[in-house]
Amino acid sequence: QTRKKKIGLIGGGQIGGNLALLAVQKNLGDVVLFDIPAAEGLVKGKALDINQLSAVDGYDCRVTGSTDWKDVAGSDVIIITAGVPRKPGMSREDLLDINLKIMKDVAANIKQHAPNAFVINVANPLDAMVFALYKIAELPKNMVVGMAGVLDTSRFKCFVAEALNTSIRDVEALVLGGHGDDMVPLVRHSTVGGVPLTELIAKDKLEAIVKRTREGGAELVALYKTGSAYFGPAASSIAMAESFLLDRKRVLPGAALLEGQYGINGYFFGAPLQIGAGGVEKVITVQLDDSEKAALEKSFQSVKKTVDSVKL
Ligand code: A3D
Repeated sequence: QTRKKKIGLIGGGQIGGNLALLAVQKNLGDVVLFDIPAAEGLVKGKALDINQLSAVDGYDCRVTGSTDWKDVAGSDVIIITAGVPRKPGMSREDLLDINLKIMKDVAANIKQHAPNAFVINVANPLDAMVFALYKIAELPKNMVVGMAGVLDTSRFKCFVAEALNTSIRDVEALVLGGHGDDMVPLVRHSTVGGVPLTELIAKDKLEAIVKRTREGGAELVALYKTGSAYFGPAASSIAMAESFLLDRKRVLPGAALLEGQYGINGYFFGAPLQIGAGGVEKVITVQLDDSEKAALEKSFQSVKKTVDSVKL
């Protein structure tokens, strides 16, 4: 008999609440929505609200709001959104000090209470936070990943579909590198219905789409003013969790530990990953031309600078 899966959501804020809703609606498993004691009412309220909604639509999974790490124990998947989001004018790196403090607490608790979980980090600065998580929680390298590429790729696909007025279902795109403004949307590897994007959209228009993708996070921060994107990040993280829980072996971009791929060793960095029951089962290498290599190197230098400043 198979038991229901358990999903631990660390951080019950904007993304956390949407993660809980999506997990239940997709029947992925029972959810523990965890936050600090000061946010106990928030997570208990969201849990109750979602459980009442699940009665309307007949979902069988349940959400529990908790401030006790013991409730997180035994989670199959953990998604971390504990951390402060950006406000207008801030870079993701500006969040490093405050979010690193939070990550140290979260990672130590994962080590103690849920060392066998597949852990997806969403907190920013993404590539540095997932590095700290890996080091502190001492997770196997295949069981820890950063979510950014799925969202960055979705943004790119969304703008392409809009520009061509085509169904987004037929847009395939790849964004590599760090989760920063110098991420690398791979125009040459992107297609619509199998047709290369470069044959469908003029160069200047494509460049504008690449720029808007890179600055996609900031565009939302400027609109929301009090925080950053949450629907997209939640859906993107759930896609990764689902591929693990259902052993779908989807190829999704994400930040994994690179060990020589793309000439990078010992850093988490965005690449196409195969995600299945074994967690990150494969890191896929893409052949790049000189200008793509240079763009990726620039992105890596930004990530490296932040990661190298992390004091564990
Ligand atoms: P928010 O709505 O503020 O929720 C964060 C929650 O974390 C709050 O409820 C806090 O109480 C909670 N928290 C703080 N400290 C702890 C702790 N030690 N243990 C457990 N919970 C804690 O933020 P949000 O949900 O909008 O964003 C969360 C994070 O995701 C931020 O760091 C954002 O920068 C990041 N983010 C990443 C992406 C990516 O694509 C990678 C996109 C958008 C936001």
